[in-house]
Amino acid sequence: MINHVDAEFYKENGYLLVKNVFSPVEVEEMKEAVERIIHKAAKSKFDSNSAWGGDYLPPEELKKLVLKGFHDVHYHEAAFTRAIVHPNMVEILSQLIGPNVQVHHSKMLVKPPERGAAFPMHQDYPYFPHEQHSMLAASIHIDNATLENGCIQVVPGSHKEGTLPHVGSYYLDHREYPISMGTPCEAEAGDVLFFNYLTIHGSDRNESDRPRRNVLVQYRDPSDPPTKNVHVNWGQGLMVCGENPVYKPYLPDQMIN
Ligand SMILES: O=C(O)CCC(=O)C(=O)O
Repeated sequence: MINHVDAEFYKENGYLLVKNVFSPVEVEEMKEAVERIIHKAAKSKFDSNSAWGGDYLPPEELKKLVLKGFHDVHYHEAAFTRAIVHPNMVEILSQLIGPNVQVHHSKMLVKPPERGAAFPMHQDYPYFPHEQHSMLAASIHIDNATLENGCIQVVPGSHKEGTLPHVGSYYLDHREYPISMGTPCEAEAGDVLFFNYLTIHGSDRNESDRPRRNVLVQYRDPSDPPTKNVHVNWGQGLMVCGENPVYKPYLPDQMIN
């Protein structure tokens, strides 16, 4: 799926878009699974709007925006378990992270047509800091994503800036880091965008008449320990390839070595 030039591109730029990781049949399966989760959540007491708050948009604009964001999707639909350990994913991850790869968590991010929420620019690091920064996101595209429906935008090479101060609810000051500074990563359904958790990224509103559905999986090297006992959740710890070199019981309250 990728070669050493692609792996070098990721190392230098902090991101890599890989085309056709999933077939149209696999995408269709995930699309149906996403819709079932939305439907089931709507009937439960756990439904919510996960659109980010903050001061990056006027409050009256923010109020209108919607994001269906649910965590640990592979505990709800087997299509995502298959996607997370898909042979194409394993092949790519083992070149970007190393021979040993572990899941940290998964989530779906659905921006509905016309009122899909934006993500202000941020690094993922503050949400789940680790010692060696091996963590990366793999954003699986379920729909074609363009600037119009709020594709992900990245700042190439920004992972080399290290950890940056985030404000409020964990995003970068929008005056210094507007979404428009990003390189739009337009992609087709079935493509996967990989980016390191230090790479500055975000995405704009979906003002189109199409949804923008992505499933994002965070992966890490199992020898890269968390530095804070945060963002510990259900879906964590599954080995995707290789081995976990350290043997210890895997308990949520003992995540830090
Ligand atoms: O899917 C997107 O547009 C961005 C997601 C994101 O930045 C995140 O979940 O940290």
